Amino acid sequence: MKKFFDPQRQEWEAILERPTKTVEDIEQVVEQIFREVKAGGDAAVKNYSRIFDGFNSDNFEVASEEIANASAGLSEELKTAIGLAKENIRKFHAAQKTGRVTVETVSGVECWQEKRSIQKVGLYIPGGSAPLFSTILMLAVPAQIAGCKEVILCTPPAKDGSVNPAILYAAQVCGIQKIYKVGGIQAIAAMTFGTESIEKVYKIFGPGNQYVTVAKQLATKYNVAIDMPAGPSELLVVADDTADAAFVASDLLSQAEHGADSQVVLVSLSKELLEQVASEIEKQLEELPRKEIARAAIAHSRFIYMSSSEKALELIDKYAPEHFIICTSNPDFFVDGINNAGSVFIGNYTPESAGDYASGTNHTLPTNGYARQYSGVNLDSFTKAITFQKISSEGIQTIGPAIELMAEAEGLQAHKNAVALRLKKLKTLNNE
Ligand code: HSO
Ligand code: ZN
Repeated sequence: MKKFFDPQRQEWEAILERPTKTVEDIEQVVEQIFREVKAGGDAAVKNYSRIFDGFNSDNFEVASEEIANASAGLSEELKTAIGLAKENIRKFHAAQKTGRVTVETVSGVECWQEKRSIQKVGLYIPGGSAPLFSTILMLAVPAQIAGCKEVILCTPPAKDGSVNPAILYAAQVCGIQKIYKVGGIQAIAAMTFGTESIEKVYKIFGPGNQYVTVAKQLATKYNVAIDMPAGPSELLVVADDTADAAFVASDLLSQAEHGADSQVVLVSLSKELLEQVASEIEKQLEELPRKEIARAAIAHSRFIYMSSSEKALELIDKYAPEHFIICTSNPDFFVDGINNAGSVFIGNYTPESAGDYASGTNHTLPTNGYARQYSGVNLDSFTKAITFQKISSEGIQTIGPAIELMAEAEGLQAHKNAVALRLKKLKTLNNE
């Protein structure tokens, strides 16, 4: 870890810098695969599944017996835990529903706005060393509440064509209609263009490696929306003497074990606590099965001592962390003052893991500084707002002259005529 003690403002940017990846060579591969999947459909998907996943089959769809077997293979305790998490996520996201907003802006001009679901959505869940089935709950539960008509899921299979049973179980309990054993770029391309067996979708959600991230970005060029631009996961903890060093270390390590590129930052208002957390990390690290990954992330973590809460907040806001944990005696100062963060965790008994799994909030959050302008996934991510208006003859007479003048000033005569014809008609009717 790198330690800094009350760094000057001009040093902050360099200290908080995130790694920038060059994606040019990846882009060429992604574009090539997109072209092939667009032209060749299932055959191209099959070819790349064989090359990248060692899976050679014409049939990508997971059969219902596979799903039934997956459920039988999970412990009752795990299923109950998944049930609890799902219920909390459901409660929190269902509460985000917003009804129709209606305003009569002037007499006879009625305007309203209503949310309607995105009809077809595709979820992507990576495989790899830690298949994150919890992400299915975070995406499929709000999709279901929003009323998305079609929800499909792509996930890479093992060489023998198997998919992690917890992924299949979570997908099933969330009511996902179709699960495809397709991963990586070819999965994103298939959901972008549609193939003989995989339906085209309107929006793609979910995490992935660099290839998937670049593929999702390319999908947006074909009118497919994506949840958000993704980068390595991040956690920033602000702590003072009231924090428990072991708890703080465990939180930092929980983020570190995600990947060697995880971004881990401690902002400490106490020099003593900073050193205690550093030594706790060494202790706890040794016991972790994923210690090599966590150690690599901790190696580039930043431990920053700040002499005042005001300066600490300014620095944190500038960084815009994906996850922000507050373990200080003055949590409200940070809660009220923060402008840029994906999700905030308050107090010694609120680990990031709670939000990762079961408290109810969503764990799909903006990274890489995007917390400055993006929200995490929420119910609205699966809807769009439609506006409606209904204008009476009285209403058009009130706002019509303003429209005519503005259209004229913009040089748009047809726009003006659309109002003028109606006003003229109303005038003759009124004179009859
Ligand atoms: N912290 C991850 C989400 C996750 N953690 C899933 C465990 N499982 C990114 O926010
Ligand atoms: Zn996590």
